[in-house]
Amino acid sequence: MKATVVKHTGSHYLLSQLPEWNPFMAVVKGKLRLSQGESTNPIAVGDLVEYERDETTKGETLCTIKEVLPRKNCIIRRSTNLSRQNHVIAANVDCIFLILTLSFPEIKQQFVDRFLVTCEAYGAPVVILLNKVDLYLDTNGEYIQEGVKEEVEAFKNIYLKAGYDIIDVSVKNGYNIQKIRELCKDKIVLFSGQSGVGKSSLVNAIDTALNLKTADISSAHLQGKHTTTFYEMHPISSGGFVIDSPGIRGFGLVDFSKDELSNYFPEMLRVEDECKFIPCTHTHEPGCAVKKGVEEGTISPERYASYIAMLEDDNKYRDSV
Ligand SMILES: Nc1nc2c(ncn2[C@@H]2O[C@H](COP(=O)(O)OP(=O)(O)OP(=O)(O)O)[C@@H](O)[C@H]2O)c(=O)[nH]1
Ligand SMILES: [Mg+2]
Ligand SMILES: [Zn+2]
Repeated sequence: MKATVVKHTGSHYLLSQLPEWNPFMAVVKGKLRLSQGESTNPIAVGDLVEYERDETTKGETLCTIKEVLPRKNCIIRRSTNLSRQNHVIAANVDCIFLILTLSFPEIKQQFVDRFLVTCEAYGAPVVILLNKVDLYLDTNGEYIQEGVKEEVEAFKNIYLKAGYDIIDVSVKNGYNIQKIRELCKDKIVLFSGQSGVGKSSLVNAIDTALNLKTADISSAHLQGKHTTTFYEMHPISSGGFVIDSPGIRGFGLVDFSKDELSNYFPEMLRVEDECKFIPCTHTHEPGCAVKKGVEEGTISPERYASYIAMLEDDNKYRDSV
């Protein structure tokens, strides 16, 4: 029998036969047949698994996971402290919301770019949500705070140019919450991002019957407090399933070869067959279409700098934010 992993808590899993919501417990015994390589969690939320149902001598049913079925996609990061091992954040998602906030906590561009590269590499569609816009926009989308506009527009410009969708949202005043509900309809959506950006608050906002734990960010460090500790899928009453996740501390890139890295920057992929030399690393080669794009302003210098940093830094870059 097949079911989807909807929660993982240490020793056991909760499974459900989606789109039905009928969570039941399952365990792993003995050796698991794996379709992927080494990771700290061979079974992730969103995985479709094959399981068996047995009657125990006490007459209880026990479900045992036998196999993880091949993934449609997944998002994998290098675990920060166990540098040889990978951590599967989620599998088989229809969409990933990368949730960011302008200042509370502030955006770390290297984290954002490594996250986006990984989504591209594993074929997972991603949308950027800029949360907490009530801090500088009114509900008509007009700026209420001086001086923020340039910063917001500059940030948006970088990622719009790259080809990503960015949606302003506010849990506090409800801005675009209905739009988020619609985007989640009939889909499995991962809510991801650093601690304190409002992932759990957003899930609560799109389905007010859910009551996930949230907490203020620390006033001293303006960082989240890692309130959510498990990956867990929730059914949404207006349709669809969302996966709330713990805040990501460090996002190490899994081993990509240097040749393939630029394929995961959509704005570079679009022009790289116009480079004079193929393959081209877009660094020292003459007649490089990517460098031309940076000069002409169609490729943002910030993204190009991230690309170069990822190319050059083999160790440090991969293991910390
Ligand atoms: N002003 C404002 N505050 C918000 C908004 N959304 C969330 N917050 C606040 O941000 C803080 C963090 O929210 P959480 O939902 O706990 O954040 P999280 O991303 O789930 O954090 P972790 O579980 O630690 O990863 C809480 O105090 C929320 O009330 C918003 O749209 N506007
Ligand atoms: Mg949370
Ligand atoms: Zn080039």
